[in-house]
Amino acid sequence: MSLSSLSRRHFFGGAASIAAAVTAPRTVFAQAPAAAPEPVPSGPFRIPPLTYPTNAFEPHIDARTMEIHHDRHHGAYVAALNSFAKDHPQIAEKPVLEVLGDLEAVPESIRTGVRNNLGGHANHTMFWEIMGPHGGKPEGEVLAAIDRNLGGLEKFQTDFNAAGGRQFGSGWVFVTVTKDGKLKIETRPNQDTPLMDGKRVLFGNDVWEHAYYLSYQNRRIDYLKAWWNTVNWGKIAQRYAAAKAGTLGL
Ligand code: MN3
Repeated sequence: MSLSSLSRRHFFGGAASIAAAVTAPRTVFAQAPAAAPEPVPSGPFRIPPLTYPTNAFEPHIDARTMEIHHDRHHGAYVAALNSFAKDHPQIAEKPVLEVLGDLEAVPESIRTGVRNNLGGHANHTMFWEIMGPHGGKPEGEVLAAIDRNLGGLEKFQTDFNAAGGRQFGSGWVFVTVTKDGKLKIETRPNQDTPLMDGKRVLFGNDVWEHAYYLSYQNRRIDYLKAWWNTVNWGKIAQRYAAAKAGTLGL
């Protein structure tokens, strides 16, 4: 086959394709499925971007669950906060820890909304941060605190899973940390957080069905067990040091 016949064939093929596209009835395009528009929250509150790909935790957490959870669920909390901030800009001006630590100071008309959505924003910001691929194992001071306060790693993980499994309906299971480094397992319903009681959260797991339902359906306990494969213990060690220094944030 000569070069010129190849070129000519490509030329005619290309021209035919263009002609087909130009003369194609409009209905062909109209029938193409339109992508659902993503909510674009605008305002002072932002969703923190993930520092790992959404498929980083497969098979323990599937990519689709990560996408929906981060972009849509967390996105909805952020969008709600931005709508509150339009009329009540003070909720964005004060530090999140301060607002959550004193919900009585929030205007009553938005108090429940701030509790749910700022709680959700804080919980998920922590959640994305303390997960990561190749998360290693607890060691050093964190492991010593787990041994001292929580009966050792195996008992701690069993107790944490059981507490998450017992949380009726939606909520979270946390490990709180005091300024002198003492650890405790605590649960909260909905998007409540120990931050609302002036405590600090070392880390926690989301036991809302949206965190696991696509892969695990009603098997929450299987999700709780598998979730340990996604935990970034290096990040938790940093948070533990920050808690003892009095600088731990969300
Ligand atoms: Mn969630």
